Amino acid sequence: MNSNSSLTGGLTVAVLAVALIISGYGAAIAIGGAGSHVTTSTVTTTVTNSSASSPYVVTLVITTGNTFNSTVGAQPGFYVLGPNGLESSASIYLPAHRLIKLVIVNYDEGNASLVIPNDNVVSGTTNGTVFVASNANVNSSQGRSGIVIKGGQTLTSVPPAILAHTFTVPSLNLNVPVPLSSTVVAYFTVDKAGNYIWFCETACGFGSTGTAGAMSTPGWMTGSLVAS
Ligand SMILES: [Cu+2]
Repeated sequence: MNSNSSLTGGLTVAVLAVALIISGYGAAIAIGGAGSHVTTSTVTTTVTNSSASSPYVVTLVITTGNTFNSTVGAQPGFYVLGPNGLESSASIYLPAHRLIKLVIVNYDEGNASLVIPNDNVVSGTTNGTVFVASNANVNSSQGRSGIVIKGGQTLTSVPPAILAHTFTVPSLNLNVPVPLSSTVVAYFTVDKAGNYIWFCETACGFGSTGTAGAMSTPGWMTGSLVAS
C-alpha cells in the first residue's frame, strides 16, 4: 500500500462520514415530519377536548356510493371527520393511555353478511357495549306523523340482519359493530402505543366474497390505527 492509496482510503472514510451525517439528517427530518403530524392532532384535541381528563373524540363517517373505479363501481368507505371535513381513514391517529370516545356516523342503509362469525358482538369497549342512536330498527319507529326517535340504546351485539359494517382492530380485541343508518358511540382505551390495523369485517366490498375493492383498500374499509 503506498501513501496515495492510504490517502484514498482516508477520503473514502471522510465521504462515508458525510454520507452518514446527511442520512442521519434525513432521518431527523422524517421524524420531525411525523412529530409535526402528531402536533397537528394535538391541536385538534385542544379544540374538541377541553381538558386532558375528558375523552379524546374520534368521529368516523361511513358514506356510501363512492366511486372506487370503473370495474368495481361504488363502494362504502370510512372517513375521519377532521377540522377541515372528511379525511382519509388510511391512518387514524389517537392518543394511547387515554379514554377514546369513538363516534361512528353511518349513512349506509344496506346490511352485509359477516366475514367472521360473531363480529356482530361487541368487544374491547368499556362495559363491552356500544350506544346506538338513530337506527329505525333499534330505537325509533316510523309512522304517518313521521319518525319517532326513542333515544339511544345500549347493546352488547347487533342483530346480523341489521349489521352494515364493523370497526374492528383484532390485535386490540376491539370490535364495534355498526347497524345500518345509525350513529354508534363506543369508549375504549389503547393501553400500548403502536401501529395497529383496523378492518371492517362484513362482506361489504366487491367480488363474489365481498372482500375485494373497499374491503381490501386502505382508506376505505381498512387502514392503520396509530396510537402514540
Ligand atoms: Cu364495511
